[in-house]
Amino acid sequence: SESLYMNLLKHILDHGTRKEDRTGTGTISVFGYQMRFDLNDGFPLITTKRVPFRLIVSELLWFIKGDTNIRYLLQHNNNIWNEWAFLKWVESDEYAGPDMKDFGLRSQQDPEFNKQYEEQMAIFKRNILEDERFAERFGDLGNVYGSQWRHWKTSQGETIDQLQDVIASIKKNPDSRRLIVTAWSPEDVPTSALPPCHSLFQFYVANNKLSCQLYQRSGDVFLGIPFNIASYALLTHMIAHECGLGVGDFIHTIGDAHIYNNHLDQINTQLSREPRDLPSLKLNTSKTSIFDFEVDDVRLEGYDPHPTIKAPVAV
Ligand code: THF
Repeated sequence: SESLYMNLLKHILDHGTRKEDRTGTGTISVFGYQMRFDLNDGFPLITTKRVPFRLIVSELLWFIKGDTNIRYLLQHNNNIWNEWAFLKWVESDEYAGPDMKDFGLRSQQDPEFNKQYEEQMAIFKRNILEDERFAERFGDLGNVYGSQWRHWKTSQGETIDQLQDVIASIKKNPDSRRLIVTAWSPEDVPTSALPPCHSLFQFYVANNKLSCQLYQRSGDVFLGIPFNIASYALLTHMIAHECGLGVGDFIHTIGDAHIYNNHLDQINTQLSREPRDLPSLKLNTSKTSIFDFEVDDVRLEGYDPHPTIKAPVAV
């Protein structure tokens, strides 16, 4: 339940080490942490702040489709991956606007710059939505989850559909100890803008229940982790449904679990709040394959969170 997440926040504040990071923001961090959510206790969406579930659904369906272009996300009003595509555009020779170097940090520190950044981001989004060539050139994030899960490239020039394969294996051989999907490719790491944070996940079937464990190498505990918990919980429910199984546990194992320095006030607000009852998940059970699901096939019932807490995302 939610106390697992609240304990993680407290654990990092009490035992974390100050650590610099890639983004220049600075963090408090611990190494190695595990939470076990029994999915039968309710759907693990954080209630001590409002978490935009519709963004989690469209992001997960985007991965499941094998799509890596942010165009689909923008068509669903989902902006969580924009910065990484925007970066490719402003670093390209096609970009003619004002200098956007270090836009992540500068947009938070310099209001004048932030205005320019927001103007350029609005142009970028409009181009992605309206211009197919532009979307093909700058909307594609390349080797991210959709591609790794559905079109893993082999050294022989073939592709492996890991997600399809793992579902087939769960059905055929539920006792298997190889029910794994990996996103981590050592070959791609040097050229990737953002090597996969959720690196590997494994399924496990016992007593007709499907469990899932995620190894996440790096976790932004305030913004990312609530998304990641709900996303893998949803994936587990969807695959269990397709395989005719109940749900078991979602086990979340994190490597570098960190709180960004500019999220500390938000965390203290959140820790002062009392967790509420968890919502429950309603899937459109007339869909039998996870590959057929659309955003309207996924609903939550009884989600009554505390208000939104805003925070800047580190790029
Ligand atoms: N990079 C960083 N620094 N943090 C992350 O969480 C993160 N992700 C993905 C890739 N890189 C990351 C992207 N996922 C939000 C949530 C998840 C993200 C990115 C951003 C976010 O800003 N959420 C806001 C709401 C945003 C909105 O309403 O548009 C929130 O309040 O939850 C880890 O997977």
